[in-house]
Amino acid sequence: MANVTSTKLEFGHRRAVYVDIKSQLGSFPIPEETIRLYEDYDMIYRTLCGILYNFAPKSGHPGGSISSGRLVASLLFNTMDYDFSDPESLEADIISYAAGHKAMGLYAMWALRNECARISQPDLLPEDKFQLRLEDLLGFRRNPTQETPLFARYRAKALDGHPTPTTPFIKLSTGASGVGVPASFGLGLGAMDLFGAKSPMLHVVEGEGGMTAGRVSEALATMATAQMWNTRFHLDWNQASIDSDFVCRDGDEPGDYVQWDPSEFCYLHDWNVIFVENGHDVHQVLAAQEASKERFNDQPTAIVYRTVKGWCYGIEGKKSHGAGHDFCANGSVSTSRSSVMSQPSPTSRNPSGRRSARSADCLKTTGRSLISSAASWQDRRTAWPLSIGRSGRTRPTWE
Ligand SMILES: Cc1ncc(C[n+]2csc(CCOP(=O)(O)OP(=O)(O)O)c2C)c(N)n1
Ligand SMILES: [Mg+2]
Repeated sequence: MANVTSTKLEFGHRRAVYVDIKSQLGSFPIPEETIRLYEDYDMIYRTLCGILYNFAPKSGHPGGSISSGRLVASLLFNTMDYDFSDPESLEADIISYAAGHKAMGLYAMWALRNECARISQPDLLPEDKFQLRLEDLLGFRRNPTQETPLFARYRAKALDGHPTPTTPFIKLSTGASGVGVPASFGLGLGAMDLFGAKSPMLHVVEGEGGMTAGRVSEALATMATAQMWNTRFHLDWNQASIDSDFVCRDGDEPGDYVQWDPSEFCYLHDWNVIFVENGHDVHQVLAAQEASKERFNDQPTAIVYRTVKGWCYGIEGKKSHGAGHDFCANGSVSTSRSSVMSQPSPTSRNPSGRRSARSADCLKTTGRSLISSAASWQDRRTAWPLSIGRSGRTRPTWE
């Protein structure tokens, strides 16, 4: 540029605010025991995802299901206000997986939650048809005509490859990229229309790849302009899609799909943004969701969690999108021996300068761990942070 001087273009005035939760952690002291329980729960959840991949067999999306585990567990056990016994309740907070391909995760999470309730507070359970039981996971990617003996013996529910309202707590079908976000936001508009100032909250789960479709931009603009304060957009930013490990621009590195990062994109549209530098750090995740309960203003709020696709699964990034380990294969057994504690932050850079989608071997997800952890739940009944109730708002478990 010989004859012109460039200047920096800043965002103009926004009503929205931006918060980096890492700088606010001191305001959210969370007991170690609570954090450990969420970590144990996530280990079992990841194991279930690994097993489900082999049920169909070798079908489903382990990578994005696993990377969203901690943010969804925190939603279900701490943040959302709903009646576990009444999945049909209109007053309840809503969760919608715009990222419909994470269905394997959704089913594993719902079944695990059901199991927690069965072990610790069975009177919470609604009638069978409203439960998603562990046994129902036998129906993953099956249809009702399935004739295998266990499917028949346990009367397993057929669970579609993408979520549908036949699954308890699910309000709409999702799957095609770009469709889930606007359709899910419609649930927020409906809730606001029906309940006004007393609207339940809408929680939408999406990945950065799913955000790149044009209609997502229109939907974000609409929600901010209409000041839909009841909406929370949970972004599992693992930076990997089906065919790229560098979807968005990240720092100085251009993206393969788009040149924004999810925080900028949401803030551009006048959404409040809470950035979670490590979406696998339970403290950061719980703190961010706790902070999001405050109504900063009338704008909707996005929580952007930096994660690793296939975290602790032994296969990472785009390779874990729709592929995984064979059942009991060498890869799965060897990676299961290392510890989750060696996991670096998702934002740490690799030598090439690009943020790494790789990590140390850290899989701790063996069937043996699953069984022993499940058994130890029995002893932990009183300590388990299961704050789902029959009515009333869920309370932070560290209060
Ligand atoms: C219209 C459309 N095109 C292609 C696909 C195939 N597809 C499934 S998931 C996905 C990308 C998902 O990436 P991301 O949103 O980042 O999810 P995550 O990394 O969390 O799995 C694509 C392209 C689709 N579901 N819909
Ligand atoms: Mg992704």
